[in-house]
Amino acid sequence: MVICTILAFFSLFSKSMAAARERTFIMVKPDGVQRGLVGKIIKKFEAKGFKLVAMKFMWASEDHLKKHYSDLSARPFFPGLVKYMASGPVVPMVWEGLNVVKTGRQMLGATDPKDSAPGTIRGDLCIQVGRNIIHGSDSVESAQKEIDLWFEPKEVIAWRPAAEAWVYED
Ligand code: IDP
Ligand code: MG
Repeated sequence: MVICTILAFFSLFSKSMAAARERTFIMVKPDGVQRGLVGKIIKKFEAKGFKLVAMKFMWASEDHLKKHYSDLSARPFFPGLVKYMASGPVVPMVWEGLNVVKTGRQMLGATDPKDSAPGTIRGDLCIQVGRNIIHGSDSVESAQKEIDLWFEPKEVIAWRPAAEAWVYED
């Protein structure tokens, strides 16, 4: 009985800890970098309580971006999208936390800024769909693919923020 209770406790604990380790791939696009919005965007994710586990500053190649957006390769805007994304440096990041994929998308706002709610990153900071300043994974599966495309495993850092116990109740 005692052992069962202990096991149940640990299984609940590990479930909630596993959920809190969900990861998403977020990237400030070239227009976000050029417009000096990197800090503002990072601040929103930090202030929410999500944990930064990987980040770099790089100028991505068209080949790399074609892989990143391979699902959209048949769309008429694909060539323009690749050119835009390769037009300057970007800031790819991995953020971790409970429901971070879905919440991250909500924080970004709708793809087309004319439909993004005020208060969201796109709703507040940009105007047109072809210059919408930020990328965020749309599912846990695509997040994993994107993280693997942009980061080596050793570039994703496991660490425990001092404030963690004040962000999560268990
Ligand atoms: P998402 O970035 O919100 O996930 P997706 O549909 O995956 O939106 O499209 C990827 C990116 O392609 C968008 O963020 C935007 O930069 C660009 N895009 C999407 N639709 C259009 C369009 O109709 N015209 C120009 N660019 C577009
Ligand atoms: Mg998308």
